Order: sequence, then C-alpha cells, then structure tokens
Amino acid sequence: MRIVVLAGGIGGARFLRGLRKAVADGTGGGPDATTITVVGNTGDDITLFGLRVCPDLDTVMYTLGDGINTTNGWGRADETFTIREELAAHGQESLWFTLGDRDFATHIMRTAMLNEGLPLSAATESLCRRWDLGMRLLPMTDDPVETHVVVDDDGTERDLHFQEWWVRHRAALPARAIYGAGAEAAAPAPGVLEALEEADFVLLPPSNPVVSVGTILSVPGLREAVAAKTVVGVSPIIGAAPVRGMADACLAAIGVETSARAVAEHYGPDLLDGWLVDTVDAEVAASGVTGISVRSRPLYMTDDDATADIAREAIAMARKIVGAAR
Ligand code: FO1
Repeated sequence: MRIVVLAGGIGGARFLRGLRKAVADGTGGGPDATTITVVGNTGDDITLFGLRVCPDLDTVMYTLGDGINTTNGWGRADETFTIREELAAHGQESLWFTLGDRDFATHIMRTAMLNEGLPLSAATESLCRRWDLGMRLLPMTDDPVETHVVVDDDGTERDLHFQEWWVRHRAALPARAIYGAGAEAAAPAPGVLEALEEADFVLLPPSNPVVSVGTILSVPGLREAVAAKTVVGVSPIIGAAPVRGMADACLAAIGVETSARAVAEHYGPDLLDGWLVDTVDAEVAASGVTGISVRSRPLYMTDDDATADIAREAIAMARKIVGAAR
C-alpha cells in the first residue's frame, strides 16, 4: 500500500507516529509492504540570524525520530539555550522565536547545504538520515514560499510573517487575510507529483487546514494531483475548537466557521472523499456532508496507540472508498 500524507506541524507529526504504528502492526498493510510519503508544509519557514528554519519539516523529523520536545510539540528534547543567551547579550532581535542549541545545529546544517546550492528537498533528505523516520519526508516545494498574515493592528493594516503573528502575537491581532508569498511561482518538489501519482490514497492529518494543508494545496498543480486520488481527512476541530494551536484564528481569517463540518465543506467534495469527526460531532456523520462520507470516532491523539486506531480507521475508510470507486 502506498500512502501520501500532507502534513503541517504538531498535529500532523503526532498523526504520523500513529500511522507508522498502524502500518507496522500489519493492520494497515496490504499484500505488499506499505510506504508512507509525507509532503511537508514549508510556508512556516523563516530566516533568522542568516539561518533557514523549517518548523514544520523539523517538527515532523524530530517527532518521528523521537528527538522532539514533547511538552511543546516543537524544538528538541534535552535542549540548552546558550546561543540564545549570547545573542540576547548582543542585543539581537527576533528572540521571540525560541531556538535551542541542538535546534541551531539543524539550521546550520540546512543553511550550509542550501548555500552549497542543494535544493531544500536534498537538504531535508540529508537531515532525515540521522533520524530514521520510517517514511520519506518531502518539502512541498524547493522554492521559497512564506505564509504572511495581513493584520489589523489598532486600525493600521500590517503585513506580518506567519511566525511573527503566530508566536510573537499569539495570533491575537485580527487577521484580515492569510497568503503564501511566492506560492504562485512555486513548483512541487522532486518526487511529490510522482508519489501522489503512485499513491493508493492520500490522508489529511489534523493539521491546520489553512496555514498547513491549505498552503501545501496552494502550490500550483498540487491540489489537482491530490484531488485526483481518494482523500480521507481527520478533523482538526473537535466541538467548536481546535484540539490545539490556533486554527480557529486562521479559519476566522478566511471566513470559515470553526467546526468539523465547516472544515470538511471548506476542503470541499472535489478534494475530500472521507472525513473522520470526533464523537462529539457525531451529528455531522448522521446528517452527512454533501459528497463526502463521514464517520465519527474518538479523535484525541492521547498516545501512539490511540492515534494508531484513528489511522487504522482512516485507512479502512480510504480502502473502502477506493474499492467502491473501482
Ligand atoms: N512556537 C512558539 O509558540 N514559540 C516559539 O518560540 C517557537 C519556536 C520554534 C522554533 C523552532 C521550531 O521548529 C518551531 C518553533 N515554534 C515555536 C513552533 C512553530 O511556530 C510552529 O510549530 C509552526 O510554525 C506552526 O505549526
């Protein structure tokens, strides 16, 4: 079985741990071995102190490689912050984005490879070798795409890098628009279209539907390539709130209600074939969403086993839809 997953940061990375467990246990396995290809969001990327930081790629890499700070869901475990303290002593700005010493090593390695002329996909492949992810992690594109947020700052309209809005302002400044700067000129990274072409189905984890999955789908050619496959998604919204993060602030910015139904309708039946909602949203499964089959089950990814159960249901749903489509 060949699965492609479009992943953002923390929620996507946690889901991938469960998916890996589900297919390793054979419950997700088909006649041949199962391969998983992750297409990672790079719209959150930011250059700080001359170093290229790729938060969503790193969160997937560290989470699958067991190097993640599990309390935050981002950055490295067992971190120290000596470099950050020294930068502060020099009066450096942008320390609102906390980078630890171990994390800095990742950004130094990546930036050195990029400066040698390697594309982001090659640098990512090289960095992943150390972490033994059990799957392939591809950036959505090798081209520069940065998510920006147009905010209303006390009546003044300002354009902020996503991370400044998300981290420095905790998404508290009302967002009027969110867009991927450079997305229109970006091309899918090598291997992405091929992986989608060969995939048996695509899974959308409970990542941020706007700034993670939405940004990946904004790369020209990707939405069409994904929509051509059977796609099953896991709702990132349970009840009227995101499980974590601030997807509600992002959804509000694009005029989408924060609900499991509204996100499914936002993705649309041209993209989404199946949708998993939590039991508190069982009415969405009962009344249905036009053109999308909906099932309800517990969706809290409390640990790898719970997440593996969610992944198994998503796989079963996708295989049923693929089978029916034949
Ligand atoms: N999130 C925060 O809320 N505060 C931080 O200081 C912060 C630093 C950081 C450093 C590296 C990294 O890979 C992620 C980091 N994040 C931080 C999380 C980041 O903003 C989010 O993971 C994504 O960009 C959104 O999914």
